[in-house]
Amino acid sequence: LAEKKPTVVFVLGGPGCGKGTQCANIVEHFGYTHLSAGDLLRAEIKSGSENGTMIQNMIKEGKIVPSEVTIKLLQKAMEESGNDKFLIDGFPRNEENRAAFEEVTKIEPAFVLFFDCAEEEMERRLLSRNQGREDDNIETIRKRFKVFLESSLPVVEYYDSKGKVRKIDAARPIGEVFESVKAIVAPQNE
Ligand code: UP5
Ligand code: MG
Repeated sequence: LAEKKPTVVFVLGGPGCGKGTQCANIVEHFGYTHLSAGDLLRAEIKSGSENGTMIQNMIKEGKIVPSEVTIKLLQKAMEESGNDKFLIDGFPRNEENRAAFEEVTKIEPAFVLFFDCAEEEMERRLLSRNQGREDDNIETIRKRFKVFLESSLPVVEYYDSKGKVRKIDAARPIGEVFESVKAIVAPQNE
């Protein structure tokens, strides 16, 4: 029997656009497993792994961790989940991430949710999050915005050229954004 490839949805958008918030809602309604690449990297720091210090330094600078590290964590989490439907949140963040993921896993996303939000609003959200994230200070936030524009938006453009991007206005209140998300995810979920 041929093994069925898992369904993957990439959830992309700038720092603080609401990826994690909306993924939690999608999980509740549609039975996906949510894998935040950032959360997996932060857990790796906490676990005291040999890569921990390198990852911590990169996150502090808003830089993108080498794809082999992130992809290994994603693959492990996918295997351990027992599920076959995944929201991959905050990955791929650059062309190298994207190409390496497709090469290693042979998986292409079913579609890409792209949360579009102005920097001003994202900055407000990040500065009032208060969850003790080491990258939620104005210096690091500015670096994260720059990396997003230079390295991550091209990935969104790549998938847009393949007709895979579903763009959502994420500057609205959480519930309104989720109404738009539902309208996109529900028909794909039958
Ligand atoms: N909030 C959410 N939605 C709102 C709304 N509609 N209206 C008002 N408030 C809203 O939301 C942020 C805050 O805003 C929360 O307080 C929320 O209540 C509120 P959240 O849902 O957490 O937004 P999210 O987009 O998930 O923001 P996050 O900060 O997690 O995004 P980043 O992409 O910056 O962070 P991530 O964790 O993905 O990555 C962090 C770092 O890890 C990267 O900078 C990088 O250094 C590293 N990384 C890699 O190297 N490789 C990877 O593959 C992934 C990460
Ligand atoms: Mg997040």
